[in-house]
Amino acid sequence: MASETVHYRTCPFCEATCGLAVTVRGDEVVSVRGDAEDVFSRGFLCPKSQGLKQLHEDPDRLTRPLVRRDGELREASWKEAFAAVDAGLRRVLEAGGRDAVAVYIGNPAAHSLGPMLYGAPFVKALGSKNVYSASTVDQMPKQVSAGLMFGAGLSVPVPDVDRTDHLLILGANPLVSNGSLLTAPDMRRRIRAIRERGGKVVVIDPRHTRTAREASEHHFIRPGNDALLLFAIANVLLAEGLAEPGPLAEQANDAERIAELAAPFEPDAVAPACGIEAGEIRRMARELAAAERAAVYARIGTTTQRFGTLASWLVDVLNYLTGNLDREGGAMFPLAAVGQRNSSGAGPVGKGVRLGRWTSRVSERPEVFGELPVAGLAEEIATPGEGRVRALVTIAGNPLVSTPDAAALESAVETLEFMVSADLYVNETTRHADVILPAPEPLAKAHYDFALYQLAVRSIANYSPPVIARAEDQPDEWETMLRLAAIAAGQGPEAELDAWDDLVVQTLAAREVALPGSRVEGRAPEELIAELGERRGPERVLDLMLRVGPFGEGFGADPEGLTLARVEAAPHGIDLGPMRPRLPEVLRTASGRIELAPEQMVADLPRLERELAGAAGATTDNGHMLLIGRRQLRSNNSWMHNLPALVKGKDRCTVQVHPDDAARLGLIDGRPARVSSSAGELTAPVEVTDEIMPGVVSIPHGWGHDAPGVRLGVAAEHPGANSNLLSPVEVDAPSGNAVLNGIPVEVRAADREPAAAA
Ligand SMILES: Nc1nc2c(c(=O)[nH]1)N[C@H]1C(S)=C(S)[C@@H](COP(=O)(O)OP(=O)(O)OC[C@H]3O[C@@H](n4cnc5c(=O)[nH]c(N)nc54)[C@H](O)[C@@H]3O)O[C@H]1N2
Ligand SMILES: Nc1nc2c(c(=O)[nH]1)N[C@H]1C(S)=C(S)[C@@H](COP(=O)(O)OP(=O)(O)OC[C@H]3O[C@@H](n4cnc5c(=O)[nH]c(N)nc54)[C@H](O)[C@@H]3O)O[C@H]1N2
Ligand code: SF4
Ligand SMILES: [Mo]
Repeated sequence: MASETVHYRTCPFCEATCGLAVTVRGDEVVSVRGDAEDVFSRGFLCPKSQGLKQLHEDPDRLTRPLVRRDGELREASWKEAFAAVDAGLRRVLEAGGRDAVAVYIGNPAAHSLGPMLYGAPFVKALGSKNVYSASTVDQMPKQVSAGLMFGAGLSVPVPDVDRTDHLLILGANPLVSNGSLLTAPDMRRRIRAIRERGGKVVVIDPRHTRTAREASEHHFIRPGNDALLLFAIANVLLAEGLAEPGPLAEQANDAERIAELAAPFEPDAVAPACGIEAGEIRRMARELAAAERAAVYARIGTTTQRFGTLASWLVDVLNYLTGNLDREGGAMFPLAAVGQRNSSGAGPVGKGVRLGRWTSRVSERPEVFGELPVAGLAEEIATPGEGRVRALVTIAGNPLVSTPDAAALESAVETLEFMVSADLYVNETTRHADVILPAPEPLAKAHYDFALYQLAVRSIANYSPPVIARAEDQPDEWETMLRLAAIAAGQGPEAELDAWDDLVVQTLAAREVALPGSRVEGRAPEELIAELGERRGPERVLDLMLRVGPFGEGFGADPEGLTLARVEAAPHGIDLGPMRPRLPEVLRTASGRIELAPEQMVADLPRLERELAGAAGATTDNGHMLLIGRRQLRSNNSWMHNLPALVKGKDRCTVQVHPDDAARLGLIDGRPARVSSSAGELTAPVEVTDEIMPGVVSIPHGWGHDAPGVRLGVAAEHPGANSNLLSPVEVDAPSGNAVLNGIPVEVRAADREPAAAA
């Protein structure tokens, strides 16, 4: 019998990057535990970690490609599958041009080296403007505000939770989500520690969440009104002479405009819309200002809403006004060991960000960071005319569940001429594909949390080699990406991939040596690549990036610095310390200064002012109940419901309503409710709870697994309903991000006549 071995690796399932100890015997995954020696997570883990074992064991997980024949998805060889992709894409490209093929990249791609490092060559080779991702149903507003203020889309200030005395949290539930745009495993411990050292934690959320329970104080807010609240806090700081940006003032443009912009948003004016008393808003502002070290942190409840970019901007305006931006215990800029735009080359003067370089065909929505808003994908497929999307490539995404107006997208996708999905399952989206290219399970891939370490409260480097062999013949995910690139470039299904891999590393090396201020400025790229030796694939790219990064050995510059070999030799990770002040060098704006009042933000203010003017009419009448989502500890967006450990117990896809609303609307706990919006309707069981604000309704996203043709045996037994049937196509204009929270809905008992429920 094979002996047991223990492998230490970073969990790929969320942003917390926990270190796990995975025990393996032969082909069997014996156990997954927290790695007590992990330098960052120190043994912490959550239930989703068990997904590593359960995914390994899941009989529904694909290991061989599927190709549609006679209407049926059937197993095929890799060679046949890529030939089918080549034929399908070629046909559509020849008939409709580059824009006829759309790409959608989903969330797990951000945690996987293949798509992270090799997705770009595919997108580039394809040359379509129809590039979409889960970013426009997620954090795009924050990327836009950070890009405009600080010059790079990932220059997102992260709350220094381990050193702050006062944390104001809006629209985030890190005790369940484990943190987002905030990589910090074990948020319960970190939040408790704030209170234990005498600090304060304030949560603003239409639900009394787990995080709210750990906080010193919680306020319900009517969904969608965070920008108003944040502006009112700024208004108080400025009116009462509490704004003290200190030395930051010398680095910022347009500081004087903030007072003028905030003037209309007095606490008394915003209180009715927010549902928070003016006196409470004033107290919140004074306490924020009085705290020695404070940070404002906001997440998905504030980005997937109508005023997502304004709210994201105002968070950092407050961090600035209180002097907490870039200060220990405030909101700081992380320094990652690899891949960070704002640490490559030299700041503070940079190119800034340019948005809206092109627009979508049908609704003319502006491009953001190279992509278009996914809320517009359905109309790009459905609307005839030149440039119409006729083929779709999905990579680690489930847009038919995750993106708005799900029914419309489904109808559109059914009309496509060709579709290919790189995925693990036949699910709600991939069941429509003509070819499915299965990615290896996470344990069979190398891992380095490239993206999320750029948002971490400590600088961490941690590499995990594969633990389990891939299925026979199965290419690694990066090889599949390059294969798609070669096909998109017209080289056919059997091109030589080594040349593509070389091109990826050469491009990166060439960019690095050409960067003024780079540690290898002016060197010969071939010389650097030669030093990387025998490695190929993501490891070679990582090694290059680590070496040229801020902690790297710099190809001879610092013999003590990082290389991949050094990181590999530290299976529990390398801790390079807490965040440190980085202004002004972190900036990449054209002015070399913080842009406090970017034009795009000012231009969006009339919309917010109109909201304020209409606020007196705020109503919670049925039909104007406001729908929000919620995350659950044992879910990961839409795709881990086929793992028995994560779905056992009571069905969780319920419609939460406040007892007062339940009484008013005749809704009974456990009985079905019909929820309808301008986009559609669904039925799900009622859960009556005073955790939710009166007038608000919550349904978790990521459910609805009962579609025909889905091959998810376990999930189909707990299907739930797809909450995005209710999300209309509505976007936050500056970012194109979908509005997924604060949707007006009507709720009725589904098991009785409407008259009886009125
Ligand atoms: N109403 C509402 N909608 C939401 C949200 C919300 O809060 N409310 N949240 C939004 C957010 S924040 C996000 S990030 C999106 C997520 O949106 P998506 O990324 O579209 O959806 P996921 O559910 O993450 O689906 C991931 C897909 O990747 C596959 N997969 C998993 N691992 C791998 C892998 O390693 N390789 C490959 N190739 N495939 C893999 C899974 O089988 C699944 O099909 O949903 C958004 N939608
Ligand atoms: N267990 C688990 N963990 C996850 C995920 C998962 O699906 N399950 N998904 C991962 C992903 S992709 C992401 S992006 C992160 C997201 O991480 P978080 O942003 O922490 O996500 P949520 O837990 O959805 O918390 C959002 C909160 O916003 C509140 N909210 C809704 N509307 C409003 C509003 O208008 N204003 C305010 N102030 N609050 C509002 C909701 O009630 C909710 O409590 O989580 C990640 N981690
Ligand atoms: S918190 Fe996130 S990274 Fe940590 S074990 Fe859970 S899913 Fe994995
Ligand atoms: Mo997300």
